Amino acid sequence: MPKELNGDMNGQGLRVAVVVARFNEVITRQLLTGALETLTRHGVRDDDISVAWVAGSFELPVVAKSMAKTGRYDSIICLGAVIRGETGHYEMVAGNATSGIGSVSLETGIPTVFGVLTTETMEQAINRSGGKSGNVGSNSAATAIETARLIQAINTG
Ligand code: INI
Repeated sequence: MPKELNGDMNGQGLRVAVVVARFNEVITRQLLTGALETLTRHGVRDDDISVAWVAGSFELPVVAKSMAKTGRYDSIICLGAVIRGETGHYEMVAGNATSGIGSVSLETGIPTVFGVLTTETMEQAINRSGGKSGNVGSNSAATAIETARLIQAINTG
């Protein structure tokens, strides 16, 4: 029987950093609310959560990397909203956030979750930040817990 490794959803004792972009704050605040509710629901203590605000999604990777390098967090959640209709440089901002956040994860070994909405319209962003299509912030928090716990399970054999 193969040994199966899983990350459970017990957040007790996990230390989590949330990096959130101020650009499109009407959306990103909802993502943050969803993330914090989910962390709390799964047992992550308030004292074990740090929230850092950055100017925009472009800045998420560098701040996430600084937080990861402290060694004080088991998981990092990056939250932002890049809306094509609102920007001429959608591809650059979204592309930097995507590849940068992926690099932080791989370079530091601290799971760094991509909770950046990339949408065509503000309406789609509203739908996915607590509207009719759920909340990407909540999903990201669940992913952060599961991945951190899976890495713990791998490390403890
Ligand atoms: N930042 C976002 O998070 N979302 C956007 O849609 C956006 N637009 O539209 O440009 C955006 N721009 C700011 C960018 O992230 C940086 O903060 C800025 O370029 C300074 O580096």
